[in-house]
Amino acid sequence: MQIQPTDKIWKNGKLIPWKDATVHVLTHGLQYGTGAFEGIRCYDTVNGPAVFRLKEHMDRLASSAKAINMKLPYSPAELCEATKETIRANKLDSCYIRPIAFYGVSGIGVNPIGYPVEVFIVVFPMGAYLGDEGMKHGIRVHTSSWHRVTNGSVPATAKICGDYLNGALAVMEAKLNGFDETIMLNELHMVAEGSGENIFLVRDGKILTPPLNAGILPGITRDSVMRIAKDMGYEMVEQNFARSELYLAEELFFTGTAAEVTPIREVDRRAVGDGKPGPVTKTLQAKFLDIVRGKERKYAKWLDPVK
Ligand code: PPE
Repeated sequence: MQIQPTDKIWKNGKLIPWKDATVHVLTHGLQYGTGAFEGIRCYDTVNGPAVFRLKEHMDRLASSAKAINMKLPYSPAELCEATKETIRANKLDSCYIRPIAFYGVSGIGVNPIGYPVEVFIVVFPMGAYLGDEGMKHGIRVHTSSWHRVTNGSVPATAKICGDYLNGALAVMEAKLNGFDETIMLNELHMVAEGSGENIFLVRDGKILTPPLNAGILPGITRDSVMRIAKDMGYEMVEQNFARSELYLAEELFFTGTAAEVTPIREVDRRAVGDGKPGPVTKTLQAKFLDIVRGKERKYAKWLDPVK
């Protein structure tokens, strides 16, 4: 996905020009993937620009940092303020927000303890991650031959830079085979998630999503959609399911900050339901898109005004 550059990037407490936001080649986070990051969206709501669940995202950044023994030089509250300042400085009404914290340059060697920690916040416009067509008609996915990183090898619930090699391999395989996205299984052959999305399955009037110990990122959109579904009276269960259960699904959809709620219309060349986004997916997608645009007062606490 192409990025349209903006004016300013926040670096360690200061706004600097976009083109100056570079790093040294010996950055530990680049050499070994020792960083943590977030993906957040700011929406142009009925009450002006507002960031969706900003605090929860910055809290997750802090817990991802903790998982790799990294002490963030800024509190989540300071990073929330810095995010809003950066959006204002770039005069954006809606955007994607990419905070990243990583071990910087000191020496060489795998151990980063004692290395400086660098923090950047980048904001830029973003449309539908899996395309407008995908949002409307659903996407085509396959099951990856790469398993999701396991709980025994990395902190699988943290959003760590190095872990994304796993997702990159899986999504490249999907794209090279003509699919839009990938579904990864975990070490127990249960469904985990996509390369940048959590997954939901609808069957017999119930909505299922894998539990946090399935080797998934605790998605903030996942949490939002689970709460919305329960509030709407759906039976919502965190439960493992196998690859073959994907083929029994009446509906499947992905959730994520970038992907929002994206229907899946085909899995492993088999139609999901009748091959069109189903009623539960469409209802939850519409509700979610109304909520993020500030049209539902009940969920106003999820929106943090930028101005
Ligand atoms: N699983 C993974 C592996 C993941 O990367 C994301 C976010 C999610 C689930 C959904 O989490 P949440 O955004 O909190 O609902 N993926 C980001 C996109 C990755 C990319 O850089 O591209 C995102 O949606 O911002």
